Amino acid sequence: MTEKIAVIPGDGIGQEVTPAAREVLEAVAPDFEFEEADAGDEVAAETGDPLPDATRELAASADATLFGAAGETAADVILPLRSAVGSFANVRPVRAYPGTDAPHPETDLVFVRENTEGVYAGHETEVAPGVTTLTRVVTEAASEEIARYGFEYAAERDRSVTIAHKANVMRETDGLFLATAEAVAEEFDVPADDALMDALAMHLVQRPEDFDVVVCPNLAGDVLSDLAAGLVGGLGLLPSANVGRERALFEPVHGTAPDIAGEGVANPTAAMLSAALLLEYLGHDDEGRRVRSAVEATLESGPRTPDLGGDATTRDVTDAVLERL
Ligand code: GGG
Repeated sequence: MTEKIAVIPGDGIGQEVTPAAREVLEAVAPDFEFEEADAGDEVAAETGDPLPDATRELAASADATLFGAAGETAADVILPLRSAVGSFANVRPVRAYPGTDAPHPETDLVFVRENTEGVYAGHETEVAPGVTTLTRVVTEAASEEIARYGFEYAAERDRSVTIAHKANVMRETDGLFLATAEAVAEEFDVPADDALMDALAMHLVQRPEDFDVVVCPNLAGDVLSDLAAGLVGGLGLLPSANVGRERALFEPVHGTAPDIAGEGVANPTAAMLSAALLLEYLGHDDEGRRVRSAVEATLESGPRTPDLGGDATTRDVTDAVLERL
């Protein structure tokens, strides 16, 4: 059966790493039909609309979407795209790979981030000149859904769960998030604890090996996963899956990297590992494993891009991965 894959490179290095990940998908050749669409700062400058209806509709109808990176228009691009695919969970695995000089090679954890609400719900306003407000939305339904997804994910892999929150300060919102996640924990035979997200940030840096699956509210997941990227050698290595019930969107955790965009030296690893997650989501487990192995072997033996201390280009790394495949 042909599966439709939407490809939305977005801005900056998204334009460089997304085609590399698409080449990898084409090389392992399940019966994919690709359709490409625009979104982001450039299309906003040209048309006034960062997310054309056709792009949103493509993501909403495709079996899976491969996304690159969003820049200044992130709130108008990636948040509605996640909503278009019905995503409730943003899954961000963080692993140290051989050959990357990871500061913490023992790191092997996964952030399961709530993907629909919190401070990213879009209720932000200027109430008067010099005075702005943001409404943080936390519902029992979304908290239960993300907690259940996190505990199921951990149970399938025989891992533990840490519930991240700041319920001592955000008593209502994170109080509800924590109480709901703790109630879900009761249903599972999975070791579980909770952690204040600020203390958790320190513990992640000191002993990342203590953590398996971290279930967290939206903003906490965004921030803590970038922090964890620093444990394993940088943002160029972290893939993510925005999981929905019927479809999903896959993207590197990194943004547009304007400092190197256009130079052809962006690390395509995160985008390629996102492609591996896409394959697995669609049930192509063998192909996903093959992509992961080829990417890991390339990280170990090179060539490597400058973020990992090498001098290879995106093209060099892509060719090396394709050769291994
Ligand atoms: N590919 C990741 C990306 O475009 N990141 C830009 C960004 O600001 N994302 C916000 C988020 O992940 O919620």
